Amino acid sequence: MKARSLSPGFFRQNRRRLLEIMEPGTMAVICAAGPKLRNGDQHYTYRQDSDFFYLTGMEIPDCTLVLLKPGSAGHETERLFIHQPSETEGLWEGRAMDLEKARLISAAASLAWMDELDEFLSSYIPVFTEVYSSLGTADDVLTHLVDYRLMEVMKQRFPSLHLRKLAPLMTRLRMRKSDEEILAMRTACDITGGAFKRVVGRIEPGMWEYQIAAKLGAAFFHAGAGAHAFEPIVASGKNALVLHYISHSSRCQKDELVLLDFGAEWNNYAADCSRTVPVSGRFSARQRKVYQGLLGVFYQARALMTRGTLMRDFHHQVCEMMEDFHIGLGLYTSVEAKRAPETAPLWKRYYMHGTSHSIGLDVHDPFDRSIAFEPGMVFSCEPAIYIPEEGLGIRIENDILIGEEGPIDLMDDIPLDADELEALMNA
Ligand SMILES: [Mn+2]
Repeated sequence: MKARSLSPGFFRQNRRRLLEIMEPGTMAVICAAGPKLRNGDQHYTYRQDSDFFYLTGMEIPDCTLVLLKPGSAGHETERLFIHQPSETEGLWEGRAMDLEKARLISAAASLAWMDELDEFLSSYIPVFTEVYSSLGTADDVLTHLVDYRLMEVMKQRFPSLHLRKLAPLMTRLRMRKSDEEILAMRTACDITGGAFKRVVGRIEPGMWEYQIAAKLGAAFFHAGAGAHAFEPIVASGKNALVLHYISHSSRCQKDELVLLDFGAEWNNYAADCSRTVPVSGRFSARQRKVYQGLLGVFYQARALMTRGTLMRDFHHQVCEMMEDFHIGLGLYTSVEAKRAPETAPLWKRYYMHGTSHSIGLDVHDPFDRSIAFEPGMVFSCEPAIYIPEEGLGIRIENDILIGEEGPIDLMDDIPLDADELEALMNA
């Protein structure tokens, strides 16, 4: 990330909102993500834990946030513990985080060095035995190793300590995006769209998939994105039938389409875009028919993304449209569709994933499916069709903000129509 766009007030507000929904008489202990070893003594590029970033804005490891919510009398307390760099670290990594800088980023009312955490927790846990933590499922041990180690130590020392799941509370907060978050997501979408427009015209027969992926990445980083929001997918021809194809090891052939599913990360916020284009710059008649038909489904689906709609119902409606679309393409007849058992509808052969997921700090952001779409929520709209018999896979995906008046397409300016795509590719 090249520039900070989220204000200290945003992080302070997030902590306040979390305190509001914590049960009285509880504490929350949330650790920064640890560095993750890649091989030998080398680490993966550091990425902060999304919850920890949301609550503090800090982008370094070895920090812990503690929130205390008293039972009745007494004040709510927050303290952010920060890693104190040693002299050697300063020499090798030039880290210059200090308490004042951390306060400016996070707007935390109280800060301390990490070596004071143990004493702080030891004085409060006997009183606040109910502790919200990022732990919960077995997998959480892998993704929240730092939290796990800390809580194991505390549980041994204070057997009365009882862990509660923080995740459902964070989901409630993170589902609805603030204006600042939406701005960050718009920037992520703009960078993503810019990269597509820059790269698509340079696709040509014989190009390797990894070369297209490299061009997308280069455009992201050139524009100042911090990272890919997820491993990009560049899948030519029948590789597009593999939903998460990431090996990028084929050469694009002139008669094929190439499916791109890619997104930049900006201030830790994700964009998620899919486009499918002809390698030669011209759709064949069949490819165009399937593509434009799917685009029709996309427009109809997007229009349904309004407040009050449940994701389940939305997807169901899209699947009904999908069935009509498939019948129109001759993949099966309406009689066959009616005859199929309810548990195995025919559309599922050609469309086997959901239409939508929440997007935010995580490309698949936490979301409670029992809650209807509300203004401020952001979702993907990604209808697709996969026809194994024809070696054809097409996905179209934009990021949609649920607005007061209806859906707001954050990727509205990234070309979609077959004619527009051809024009862009042959410019
Ligand atoms: Mn997606």
